[in-house]
Amino acid sequence: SSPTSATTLDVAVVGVGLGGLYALHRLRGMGMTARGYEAGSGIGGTWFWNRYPGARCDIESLEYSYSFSEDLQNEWHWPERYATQPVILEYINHVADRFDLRRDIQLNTRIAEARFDAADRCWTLRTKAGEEIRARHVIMATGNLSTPRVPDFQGIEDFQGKWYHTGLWPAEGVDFTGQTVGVVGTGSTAIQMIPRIAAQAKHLYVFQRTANFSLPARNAPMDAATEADHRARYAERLVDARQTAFGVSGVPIPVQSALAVPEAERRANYEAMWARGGTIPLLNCYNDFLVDERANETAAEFVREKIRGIVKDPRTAALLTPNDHPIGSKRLCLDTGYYETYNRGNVTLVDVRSDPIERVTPRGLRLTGGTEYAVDSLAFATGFDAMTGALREIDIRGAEGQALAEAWEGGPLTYLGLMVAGFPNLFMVTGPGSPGVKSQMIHSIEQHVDWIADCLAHLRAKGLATIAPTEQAQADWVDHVNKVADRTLYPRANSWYVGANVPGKPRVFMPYVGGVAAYRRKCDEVAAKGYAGFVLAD
Ligand code: NA7
Repeated sequence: SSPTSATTLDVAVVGVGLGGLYALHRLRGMGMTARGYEAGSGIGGTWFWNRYPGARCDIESLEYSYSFSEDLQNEWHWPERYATQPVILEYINHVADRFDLRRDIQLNTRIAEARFDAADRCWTLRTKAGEEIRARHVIMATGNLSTPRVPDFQGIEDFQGKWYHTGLWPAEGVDFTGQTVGVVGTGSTAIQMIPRIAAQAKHLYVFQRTANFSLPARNAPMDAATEADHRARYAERLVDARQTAFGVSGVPIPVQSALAVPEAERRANYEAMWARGGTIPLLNCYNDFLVDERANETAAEFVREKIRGIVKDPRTAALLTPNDHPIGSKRLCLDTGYYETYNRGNVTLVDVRSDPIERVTPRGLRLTGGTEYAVDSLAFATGFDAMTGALREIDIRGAEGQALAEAWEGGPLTYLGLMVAGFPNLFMVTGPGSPGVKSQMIHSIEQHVDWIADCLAHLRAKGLATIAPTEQAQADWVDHVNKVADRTLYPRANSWYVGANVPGKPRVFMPYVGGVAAYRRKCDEVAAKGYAGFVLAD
């Protein structure tokens, strides 16, 4: 049942993906009234919307799981080393049922506005349909990759075939049998999807602007011994994951420079990681990939050689070989047969760096040089307005009526990626300025939600009504986030981490790349000091 306008919730949770769902569970456990508002017709967020062929998590499923309940962990069996989108969605729905969370969730409800009333210290949310919700606190669990972006090519409305964006894929799926298909983009999403479409379509054109590094997943059915071992050492693994950069256990923390070992040994190490599969093992071989260009180049060149070895046509191989960014400075992709796909007779790689897409025509795509590619369907794997898009789409107004979108015009400003100065009682899960997207997401989601829940418990225990960061603490944090990034090679890449895929977006490196261990220490220290850098008021 919907709360009446007279009811004020303790917490409104916006978005019911993995973050929002756990927030509802935690808050209920504390005896708080909380309700989740979800735009989709089902829960799951990213895993609800991204139903494109081949959609799969790039973190191993034993790691990419909630850790808050060991019973849940033990009951659930992941069928493969890397879980597919439908299985992850099933897991999320299982969690909702297992913990009876559905009664606190309202689907098909997109929040359009959120206003803080300084007089009664309360947020009023308004849905797109006009419903009003009052809540003392708001948790924005709106996701980092949840605002799909189709480039604004002219002529798209006149295209006579069908077009799709990977992040808004039809629930019933798409059958490309017998069709000529165009895929635009070669990011993580496209790299998962391309081999699958190639196997089905009559012909596939891949429109590539920038080549990406991808490593083989080596997906396989879940190995019973691995699963049993993971369960047996579960508590230990959780502690282990907290000490790492990315929040993933079972990978030794690198202590050596890539340049400190003989070439033959380094090469053998890379070969072993290539054979093992996954991105995390390779990124953790040595400790300086992401800080030292020469160290990075050793791994980059290893992967380039692999690409040249797999792809038979030398021109296609050259186009697929990335040379514009350090390996790992963009999200490293994980694939199953991606490079091999270009050896098929029905796949053509089109370079739209040298000859950019000019427009969509009724028949397909036309490049600036005049070549037209006729296709039956177009699949845009062109990414998202990442990290800030979903929050900027909601008209969020702070204590003095100021708009969040305006406050963030030059890039997002947060304290710890958790809160924004001038916006009391508004929390974010894995927001910009946190390590969220640079970590195993569920690890970071749980850490954030736990921190927020503890903070709300503190306010309740002290009889305090509001919390907001100071401008100074926020400015210092933003400065720190930038300094940490500037010590690395991350800002060198034109990635969604810097908003590069959205024309006009301010170029700011948004995630915190100091690792989840350092970040957790900082958050815990802030709380232990009575929420240092925040103003708490009654
Ligand atoms: P990404 O990683 O942002 O990739 C988007 C791709 O689309 C990328 O190859 C872009 O090329 C390409 N793109 C975007 N606009 C255009 C235009 N106008 N013309 C040609 N090509 C274009 O999104 P994904 O969905 O693959 O992955 C997002 C995250 O989801 C991923 O990192 C994982 O964490 C999961 P560009 O590189 O900008 O030249």
